[in-house]
Amino acid sequence: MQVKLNLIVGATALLLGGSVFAQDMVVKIGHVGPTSGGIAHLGKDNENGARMAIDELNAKGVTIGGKKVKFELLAEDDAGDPKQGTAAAQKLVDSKVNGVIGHLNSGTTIPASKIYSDAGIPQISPSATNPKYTRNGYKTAFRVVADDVHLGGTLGKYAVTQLKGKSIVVIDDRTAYGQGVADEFEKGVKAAGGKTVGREFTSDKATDFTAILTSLRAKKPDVVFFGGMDAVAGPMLRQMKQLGIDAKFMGGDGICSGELPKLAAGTMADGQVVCAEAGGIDPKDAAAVKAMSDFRAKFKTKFNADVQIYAPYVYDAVNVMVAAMVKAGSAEPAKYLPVLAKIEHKGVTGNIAFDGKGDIKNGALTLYTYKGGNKESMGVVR
Ligand code: ABU
Repeated sequence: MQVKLNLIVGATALLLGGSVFAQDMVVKIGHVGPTSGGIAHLGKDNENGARMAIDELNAKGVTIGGKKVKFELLAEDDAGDPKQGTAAAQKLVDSKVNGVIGHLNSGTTIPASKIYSDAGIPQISPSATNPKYTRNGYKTAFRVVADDVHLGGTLGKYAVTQLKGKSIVVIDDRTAYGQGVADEFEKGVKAAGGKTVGREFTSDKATDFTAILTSLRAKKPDVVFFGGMDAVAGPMLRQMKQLGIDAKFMGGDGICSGELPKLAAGTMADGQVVCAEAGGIDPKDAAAVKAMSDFRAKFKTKFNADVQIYAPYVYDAVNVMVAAMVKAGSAEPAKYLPVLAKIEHKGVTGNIAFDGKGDIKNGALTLYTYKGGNKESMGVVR
């Protein structure tokens, strides 16, 4: 009798929902990053991190509030452009997503955060580091990386105390990220007792830096800091070499990619570039090191590509959002948002918990250089 009843229920469910049983629920997770344009390789890296998390969650099977869940990834391209960013955000809100991971750039994440906040939809940026993102008072805004105050300040101090820079010059790309991190770098230099002797700017789409580099060459720089992304930093390094500027080259997380040596077309000397990722795991924590190494290997197998910068942070951002839904017993934004704000989650990038602004607590930085075309960690700073 029970078997017969189950068969009737199952058949009804199949009729109602195709291959999805009636008690199942679909949870939509939005992801936004620049999958077209100059930094499409970084946008794709982020999107793949989200796809990996979603595929694993679906394979494992997740139950929320007693209902078996199928996660759907709604991936949008904002091309790193603030206007396209807000259009993508509105599209996701109209699609009634349960949460959003993104955007990649501060310049898109900050304006989009108002749209998500107005709609009450939780947003976790895996990579936007401008401090303003979490300082607008939006309860829906979170990030799983350290911010540019930490990043720029640490790099500024490093330029003075470790690189012993005496003639430090600064260039930025006038984006929310580039200008912001360059400002924080300058503050860090001054706080460490050093000074900057020149500042120029370019754009996030420029390819010719002859005029600004020629102007800065007159200062005989020993350290050049660039606030911007790897797609601009690579050609800038090539042109520095052509102009005979033999200086250390520093930048934030935006230049700290696996792609930088290729973008610089082999012109980077070993140890010339120093950059920082806005996260990192303690190299003495063997279990954490293994978890990250396993993640990178799985990512390579799945996408036939190495991690660029932030794919593991995107992966963790999806998982921490889903952990909050499970704990709240609901994927409704209003129900799981307060749980997300208080969650403690162990991810591949370390422990994730948020402060009152939505910033990661106890955020780390990892300093890197490049040798033989490979990124090498120089240590984690908190
Ligand atoms: N944090 C570097 C790249 C993303 C951004 O903040 O614009």
